[in-house]
Amino acid sequence: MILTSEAGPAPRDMTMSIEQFIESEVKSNDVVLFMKGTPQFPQCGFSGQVVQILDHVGVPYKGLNVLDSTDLRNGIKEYSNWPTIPQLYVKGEFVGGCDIVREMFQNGELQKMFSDKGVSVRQAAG
Ligand SMILES: N[C@@H](CCC(=O)N[C@@H](CS)C(=O)NCC(=O)O)C(=O)O
Repeated sequence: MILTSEAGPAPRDMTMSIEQFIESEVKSNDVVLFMKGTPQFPQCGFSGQVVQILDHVGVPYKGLNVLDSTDLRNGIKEYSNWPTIPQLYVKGEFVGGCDIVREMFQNGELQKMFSDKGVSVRQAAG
């Protein structure tokens, strides 16, 4: 029998390791944000800042709430070898946390990276 987690947007087939789950998420979604809370309701200021930036840039993304799962919260730190949340992945590659994303946004690198990697943005807001 396949068991899945009780609730939340990303039920995990419990026969999968957390590493396999993370890998499948970052490989099947162009942009993934591991965060505290949800894009609609961030539960940490750092996660909230990245949400604001991604929404401003107009890129579609999947938010995964690490507060739903201790396994995911610890697993993503190990997977990326990065100690904190949020963590942004684009096309399967780790980009960084809040400080890095904010800096890249401010100097235009974030928008360039999306375009270089062929990730379409809805429109450049503002
Ligand atoms: N400087 C970090 C700020 C993020 C941060 O400090 N996150 C903390 C508080 S939300 C964290 O993930 N701590 C470990 C944890 O809560 O599991 C960044 O650029 O992303």
